[in-house]
Amino acid sequence: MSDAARADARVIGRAVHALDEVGSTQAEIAWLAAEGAPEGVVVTARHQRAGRGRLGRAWWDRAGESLLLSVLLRPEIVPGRAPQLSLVGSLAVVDAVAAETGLTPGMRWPNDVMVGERKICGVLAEAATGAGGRLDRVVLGIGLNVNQAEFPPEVAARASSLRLLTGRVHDRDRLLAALLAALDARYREFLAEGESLRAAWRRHSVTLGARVRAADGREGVAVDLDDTGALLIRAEDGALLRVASGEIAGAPAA
Ligand code: BT5
Repeated sequence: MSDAARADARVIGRAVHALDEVGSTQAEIAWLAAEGAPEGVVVTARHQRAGRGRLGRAWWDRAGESLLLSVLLRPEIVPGRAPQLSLVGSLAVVDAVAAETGLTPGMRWPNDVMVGERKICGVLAEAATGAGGRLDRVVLGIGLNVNQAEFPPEVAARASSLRLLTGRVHDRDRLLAALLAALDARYREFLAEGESLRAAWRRHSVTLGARVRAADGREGVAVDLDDTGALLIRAEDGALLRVASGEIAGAPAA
């Protein structure tokens, strides 16, 4: 395939709206979606006044230091597969950051990208269903810490940036281009439902092999991801537990 044909075939990032300051890029995409915007539209911002994480948590940024973006996806899938898109997003971040910086980030299930013990990126997949419970869209949001030299006290102990980790300032436009290309490739893999995506999740997961505690208090060692992206945990009594989405925490050592 020629480069031109490949660019034409591309879904994610065909249109990119680069905004300055917004409440949340997730809300900007929801408005575009309501106006009938096609799949693959991207909104970026230099700053979010109300950047959000999961469960009502906040996502912090200072203007011009982060990559803040949301992507409109309209996959023809059952709603139950939608949470896998946060794994698709974090894997694309791992791909792009590794290629552009030489760092080796890991994925902490279900939606964080880590370097060592520190979070450099959070991913948020918000699904909206329409008539008859059909999946209408998924808005995939990504916040990546790029050029921060410091963080506010509420996140300082657990966050890092590409700049802090590599000792150099990074070109945000170049990173964005790499990230959108990686997202496009990983999204295609997701739609094709091959085993390659699951193998990549396993390879880059820092959660597998760790002792974890699910939100409902169940504890054990994370042993695998199933084909839906759910985490499989081996409990003390040998039972295999499945955690479809939500929270896990490091469990105290036995
Ligand atoms: C996430 O939530 O990690 C998903 C964050 C998604 C942000 C993007 S930015 C573009 C798009 N537009 C939005 O409004 N959101 C998306 P969660 O797993 O709930 O983690 C949130 C927690 O991460 C917070 O409670 C803090 O502890 C921590 N945190 C907040 N800001 C951070 C930062 N810049 N770096 C590292 N950790 C941070």
